[in-house]
Amino acid sequence: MRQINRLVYFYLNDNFWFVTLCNRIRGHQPPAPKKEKQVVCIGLSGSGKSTALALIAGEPIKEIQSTNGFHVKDVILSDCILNVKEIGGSEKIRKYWRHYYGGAQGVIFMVDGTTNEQELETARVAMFDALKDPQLCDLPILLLVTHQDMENARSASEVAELWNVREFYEDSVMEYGSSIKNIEQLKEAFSAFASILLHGVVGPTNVNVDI
Ligand SMILES: Nc1nc2c(ncn2[C@@H]2O[C@H](COP(=O)(O)OP(=O)(O)O)[C@@H](O)[C@H]2O)c(=O)[nH]1
Ligand SMILES: [Mg+2]
Repeated sequence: MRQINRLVYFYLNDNFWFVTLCNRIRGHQPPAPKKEKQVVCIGLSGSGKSTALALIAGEPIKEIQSTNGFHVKDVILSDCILNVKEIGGSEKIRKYWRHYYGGAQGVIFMVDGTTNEQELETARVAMFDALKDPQLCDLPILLLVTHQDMENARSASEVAELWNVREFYEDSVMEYGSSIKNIEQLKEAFSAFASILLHGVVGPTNVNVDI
C-alpha cells in the first residue's frame, strides 16, 4: 500500500512539473499582460473625440451623447492598451481640463477639419494653452484632424502647418487625418502613437490593431 501511495505521489508531482516544462518549451505559457499607457484626449466640443474613440474601440457610434466631465475608454492595440481619458470640450469645461491631466503619458488633440477660421483659432489656442501645462508639456502629442470624409476639410498637414506645430513641438507631435468612414486611417494613427509611447519611435510592431 505504501508503495502504491509513493507511486501515485511521484506520478502526480513529477507529471505536473514535466507537463509544465513541456508547455513552457512549446511556448504554452500564459501571455504576458499588455502594457498600459494613460492618454488624455482633448479638443473643442464636436471635434469628434467620442466618435473616434468609439470607432477605434469597435463600438457603435449612433447613440453618442455629448461628453459632460470626462470618460475613459480602453483602446486595445496589438501590444498595448491605451487608457484614453476624453475630457469634454465646452468652454465651461476647458477651464478645468488641467485637473484631469494627472498621470498622463500622452496627449491626443482633436480638431474638426471643416471648422471655420474662428473656431480653428479657438482650437489652436486651446491646444497651445493645454500643452503649456507642466503635466503635458513633455509628452508625445497626436494631433488628429477629423471629418476627412467631408469635401471642404483641411488635411492634417494643412492644420499642422497653419498652427506651426513643428516649430513649437518638434518631433513630439505627429499629425493624422481621421474620418468616420475610414477606420484604417484611425488605426494607423493610434498604432503609430502607441508605438511612440511604447518605444519612442514609429515601428512595425503594433501596426495591427485587434478590433
Ligand atoms: N462626417 C463626419 N462626422 C463626424 C466625424 N467625427 C465626428 N463626427 C460627427 O461630429 C459630431 C460630434 O462628434 P462627437 O464625437 O460627439 O464630438 P466630441 O464632442 O468631440 O466628443 C457627431 O455628430 C459625429 O457624428 C467625421 O470624421 N466625419
Ligand atoms: Mg465627446
